[in-house]
Amino acid sequence: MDTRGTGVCAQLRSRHAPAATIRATPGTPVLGSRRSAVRLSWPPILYTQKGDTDVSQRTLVLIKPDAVRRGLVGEILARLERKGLRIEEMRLRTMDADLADAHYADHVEKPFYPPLKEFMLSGPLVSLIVSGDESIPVIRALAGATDGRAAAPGTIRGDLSLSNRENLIHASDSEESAEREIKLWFG
Ligand code: FUP
Repeated sequence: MDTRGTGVCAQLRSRHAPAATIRATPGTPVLGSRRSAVRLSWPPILYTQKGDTDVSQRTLVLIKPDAVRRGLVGEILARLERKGLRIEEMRLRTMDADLADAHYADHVEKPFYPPLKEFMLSGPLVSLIVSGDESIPVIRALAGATDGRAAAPGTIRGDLSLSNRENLIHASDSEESAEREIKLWFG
């Protein structure tokens, strides 16, 4: 009798390299025997959208303290997820003054910066790394114009904010900013 079986596990075992070359990290689900372990992606990718150009970008998103206070974190995450974007990292944290100055390096000299800083330090926010096809311009479009009063209906700010400061979401505006901001927030 052939003991290798014919199910999915057996097919995976036969298609992958032996366990000696594949190391499972602790806590990662592993399929197969010790001799032929196959590492699964975790969390499982149930659905990802492939864009036309397939220019996958990673970007930094902040769901700001006003959104946390107003109970809008789920609403904003849902809009990103429904678009087909992928949440790679997510943390709830309170910004400190040094991080605020570094994050808003382009704005620290501007008159609106002191109240902006006070607002950004006023409570916990959610920082995220989000990826997807052209995610940088896509999330900027989902966020809408800076001033919630002027932002187009259908956008996060246009639907949910009435403010030029308390505008719920930050999203990196270029590949260079995304790289810099991801390093600042996630090291
Ligand atoms: P955005 O790229 O749309 O997030 O906006 P900016 O980079 O121009 O500004 C960064 C943040 O500064 C805004 F999200 C809100 C704040 N801001 C003010 O508080 N007052 C202003 O006049 C302009 C911006």
